[in-house]
Amino acid sequence: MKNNSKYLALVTKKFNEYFLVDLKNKKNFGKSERFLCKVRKSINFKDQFIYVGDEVEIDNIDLSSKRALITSLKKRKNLLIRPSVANISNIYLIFSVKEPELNLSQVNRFLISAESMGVEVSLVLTKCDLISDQKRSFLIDKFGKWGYQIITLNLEKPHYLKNLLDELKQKKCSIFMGPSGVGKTTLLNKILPGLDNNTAPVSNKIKRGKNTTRNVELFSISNQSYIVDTPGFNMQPLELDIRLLPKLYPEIYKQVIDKGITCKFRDCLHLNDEGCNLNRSFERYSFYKEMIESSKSHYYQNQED
Ligand SMILES: Nc1nc2c(ncn2[C@@H]2O[C@H](COP(=O)(O)OP(=O)(O)OP(=O)(O)O)[C@@H](O)[C@H]2O)c(=O)[nH]1
Ligand SMILES: [Mg+2]
Ligand SMILES: [Zn+2]
Repeated sequence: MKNNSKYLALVTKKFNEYFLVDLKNKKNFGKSERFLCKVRKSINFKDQFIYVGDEVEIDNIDLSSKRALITSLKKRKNLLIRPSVANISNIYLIFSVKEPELNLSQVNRFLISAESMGVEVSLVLTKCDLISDQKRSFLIDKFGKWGYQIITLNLEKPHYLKNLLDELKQKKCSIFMGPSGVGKTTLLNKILPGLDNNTAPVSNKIKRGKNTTRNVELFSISNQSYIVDTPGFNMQPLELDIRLLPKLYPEIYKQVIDKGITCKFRDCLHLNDEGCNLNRSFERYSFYKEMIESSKSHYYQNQED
């Protein structure tokens, strides 16, 4: 039986030229709400790719084989480049306190990259069963000073999860990002107990994750809330427009917004004493300076183009 009406759907997984999509309005076909699609051949998206998180229109729905064709792509709100995911509302950066070891410079790079997306960013620390309560408090305090109210998790204390779950249900589409082996998929499996996606212990030899998750995939946790699990990776040094950087550090932009700090020069990068009124005695200032230095060459190159 074929149905030739158009329906709005959400891309949940992508492999080669195929897309798995979920109908946005689940009441349309009772239980049949997931379809395997290709893009209609006659459609030219002007070299636009379709990503997980995209809203598309499908037709030519075949209920028996659960196949359909994608006929158009809706305008997207944003697109994360690595990994490629569209229409994200929240980024959850996930790190373990041990196994693999917490690397502050790595956390900083992920934070800056996430902040540059212009969506809400949250920081989650997993495996808190492997450290003392004292160390945990120390980390909560440290990241508080970085401007983040962190969420700490511990497999042995599942009740820690409740607040996070309530929070995620308020968000439209949250993405879990972070290095391999930190427990992103473990967390998702706890949130969706029937799911049972593959997880794996970190390697004894290299003390790193084994890249267990291979694909970006979007999961529904309630009617209007989704979570995207992603393969772990290490964030390489970023090349950003240096004028943007002060806007990506809460320690800096909060001084400007909350305390009304202004410097003599409008585009002050807060590097020199002359006319700079920013309080620079915050922990991440050295990371900030390093980032400006490494982005400078990129910036001046672009100016010459
Ligand atoms: N001790 C402890 N181990 C945990 C915790 N959470 C996850 N793990 C373990 O960490 C290992 C890696 O977990 P995964 O969920 O596969 O990690 P991942 O972030 O999805 O890794 P990739 O898919 O490779 O990116 C597994 O052996 C988990 O059992 C925790 O709270 N405490
Ligand atoms: Mg995983
Ligand atoms: Zn300044």
